[in-house]
Amino acid sequence: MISISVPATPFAYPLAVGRTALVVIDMQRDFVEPGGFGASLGNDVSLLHTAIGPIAALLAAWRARHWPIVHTREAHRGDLSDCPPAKRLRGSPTLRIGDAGPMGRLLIRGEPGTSIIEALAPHDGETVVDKPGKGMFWATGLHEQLQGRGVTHLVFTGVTTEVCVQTSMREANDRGYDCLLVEDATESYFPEFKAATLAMIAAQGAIVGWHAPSAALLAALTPV
Ligand code: C5J
Repeated sequence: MISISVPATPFAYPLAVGRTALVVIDMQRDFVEPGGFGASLGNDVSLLHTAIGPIAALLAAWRARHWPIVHTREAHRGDLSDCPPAKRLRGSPTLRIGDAGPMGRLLIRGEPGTSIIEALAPHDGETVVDKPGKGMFWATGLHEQLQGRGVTHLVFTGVTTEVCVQTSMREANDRGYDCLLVEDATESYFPEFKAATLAMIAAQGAIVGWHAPSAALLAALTPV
């Protein structure tokens, strides 16, 4: 396996060439645009927008190298059979998962709100996963797909840092993937939660994984 050493915290990340998938978590309208699930919970969605440019740059780098790309969407079946009542009953009492909002039914597959934002729209051949949980491996079959493609390393981007991104990264770590979280390609509605997540994943000798800015990652890649 050929690997590239990426300057990272707490030490260099060994990116496996061709075996490292770029993961873009939940860059869907429901979290990033007004009128969606994120806004229904009282959040300022504009706080997430700074991640869009760095994610686009990473997507371009992965596409140029024909390396694997995974996009996720937090989305439930229309009949809510994959949405536990305990999940649905939390959040805004006036606009719950499955209720009709300005962008269609909230967090429901196929509704306008669950589509990935235009700037980061998946290309043909890229994996798109609808996940009913916060983590990308729960009830998705994604681990088997990645194993089938020989993926051993995951580079994480997307929103929100401490919820779906961190949950997915922890699930991935437990399944044996080496994981890097890209600092400026992830965002939270709560800057302090983002900072805490970065600190805790890399603590104790990269107990969950590494983090690095996108510039360090992009600079380390061999030109194509
Ligand atoms: C949340 C997510 N925050 N994609 N989902 O509920 O992080």
